[in-house]
Amino acid sequence: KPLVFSGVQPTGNLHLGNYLGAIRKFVALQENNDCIYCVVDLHSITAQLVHEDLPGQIRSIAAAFIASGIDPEKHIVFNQSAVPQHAELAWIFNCVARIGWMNRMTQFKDKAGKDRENASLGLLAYPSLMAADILVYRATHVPVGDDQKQHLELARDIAMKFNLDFQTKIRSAGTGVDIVVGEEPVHAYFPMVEPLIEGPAPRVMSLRDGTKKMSKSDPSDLSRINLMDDADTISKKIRKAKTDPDALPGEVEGLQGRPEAENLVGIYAALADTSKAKVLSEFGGQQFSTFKPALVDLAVSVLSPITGEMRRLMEDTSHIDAILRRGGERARERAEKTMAEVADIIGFLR
Ligand code: AQP
Repeated sequence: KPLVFSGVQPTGNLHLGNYLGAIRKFVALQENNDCIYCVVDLHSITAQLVHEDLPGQIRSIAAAFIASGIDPEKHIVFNQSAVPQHAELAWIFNCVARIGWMNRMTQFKDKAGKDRENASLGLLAYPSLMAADILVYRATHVPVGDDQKQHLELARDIAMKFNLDFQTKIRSAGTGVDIVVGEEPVHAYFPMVEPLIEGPAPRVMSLRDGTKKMSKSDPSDLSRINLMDDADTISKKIRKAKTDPDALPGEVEGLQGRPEAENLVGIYAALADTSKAKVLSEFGGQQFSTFKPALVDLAVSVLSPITGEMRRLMEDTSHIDAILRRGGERARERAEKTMAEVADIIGFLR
């Protein structure tokens, strides 16, 4: 079975972008894959070191996973800091990756802002830790939102450079496989990861500005739908969402140049598990005054059972804590095996 890995940072309230770009895909992938889903707490201290309630945030992401339908018995759910091998492999990848690669990352530029010299070293090295998260399990498929595409390309570059730098040693250790990348045959220890980004809403945009990503850090709460929002709040936010004065088009091409319309149609399609074309075949020619109430009903019907279950799980956290503990043990077993092999390839004595 293909091995899937992905993570979510415990940095605030989850929103519809996190759900549609990531968690909903995590749930769907369980059927035919071996999945590892991680609350990436080590990542959460890169932009902001001190969090008011980090344990609560970690538990609430795990609760969102479980409430959305992830099965922690069949798959693995854990928090990153419980498996020290993530940080250990990240250190090695810090020595594989080049500073120039990191400096080019748009997320680093966005989050560091103008005062780049004052950003944490961890924020610069973020993609190296992300590559380690995935490759410490030698996972091959990574469901993420479109904003993470560049980081996954970097994970491939890191894996490739490691494989090329240690070709002879990987061969003599007997732990690699022959793969072909482009035209080039490589004896690889680390696989080339594939991002899973497709779907009708790979990048959910702000409800206030269709050119900006829906994000936890947007100062306007009206810009996003939070997973913990109640039905009235969801309804208010969708009713207030920015739109243009035209009716919905009958065809997808008609959404071009209408970012807010495209965003709402994409959200509808993703929530209904269908395509934008199908949504437009139903709503084409209708005004937003008709479409928005239908979107409210759909969003509430999908999200409210998840919100209710998350609330229930957070009432007594012992269940979530037990899931994370057990998941951490299972993940650590796998990660230890990789790190023993990596140490052998590099030449560290154990
Ligand atoms: N707007 C989005 N549309 C689609 N997918 C998204 N993701 C995030 N925003 C969108 C995906 O959610 C997963 C977890 O993301 P994260 O934990 O790294 O959180 P984030 O990207 O830092 O979330 P925000 O809201 O964007 O936070 P800030 O405001 O801090 O930048 C990832 O798979 C991500 O692609």
